Amino acid sequence: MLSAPDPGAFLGLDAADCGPESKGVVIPVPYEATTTYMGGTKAGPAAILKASRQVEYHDEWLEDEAQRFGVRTLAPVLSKEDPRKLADTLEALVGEYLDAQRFPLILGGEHSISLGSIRAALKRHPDLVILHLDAHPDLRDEYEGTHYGHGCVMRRVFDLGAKIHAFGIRAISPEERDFYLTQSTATCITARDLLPLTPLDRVDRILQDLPAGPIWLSWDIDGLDPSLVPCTGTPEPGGLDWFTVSELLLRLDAAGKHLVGAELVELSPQPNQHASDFACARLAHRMLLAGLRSLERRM
Ligand SMILES: [Mn+2]
Repeated sequence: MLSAPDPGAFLGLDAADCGPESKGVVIPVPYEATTTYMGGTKAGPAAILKASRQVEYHDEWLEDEAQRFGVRTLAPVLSKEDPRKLADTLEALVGEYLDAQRFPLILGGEHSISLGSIRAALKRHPDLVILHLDAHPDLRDEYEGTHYGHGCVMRRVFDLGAKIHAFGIRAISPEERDFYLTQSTATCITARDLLPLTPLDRVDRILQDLPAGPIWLSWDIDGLDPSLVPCTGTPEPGGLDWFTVSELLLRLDAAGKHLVGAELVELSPQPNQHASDFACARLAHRMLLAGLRSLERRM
């Protein structure tokens, strides 16, 4: 049987740009264990890496490129175990790179992979804020018989003590809505809150209540509108537009926010639908670049 070809390094960078001193670290985590609707997220990281070979090095929105920092792509973190076991593995791995003053970008995989990385970041930055892009709050205490699946991940993150600032939310249970209303450290900007605003004003609205402190980007690609990325497990209509997320990454940069790490999850690639893969690769580069520039300012 033929195995899938190695997708290679992020952006197709040459070995000279991927050395151990690279400030950017891309961590593929093709994990899929608790997905409830359409599966396929385990193929997400390889599809993003493959599409990233076609991404222009120069990011025209941030007017800069990640290549100049060096970007190392690690071997995929493979696991078929319980999300809690994977969390232990990722906590140790991500912690190692945070301690070495690197910026980690994790490519999922389903959203349940967030727990370990965020735990690593939170131990080093107790006032960490999760800037959470998603169609779904993922705040259920338990879902389909597990407390650690993709529908519960932000609840577990909240339990760790991280602040959550969610935006793009548009599929929410009454319990999750009450959770946002009653917990001062979990806030939510729904898709409807953003509806009357232009993309630039949407960015202001998202940044307006963002608590001060170090930031972790936990971005589920289904936060974007499915017209941009249809290939995801639960494509909810009415999502964020490209210009808002692009401008948000630029303004986070300009606002001097301290980005600690990022993850992009829930791409579920399908044959002949490469626009989704490419949009994720493009967004992943922009997230990484914003993070690397933030790191550079602190050095
Ligand atoms: Mn989601």
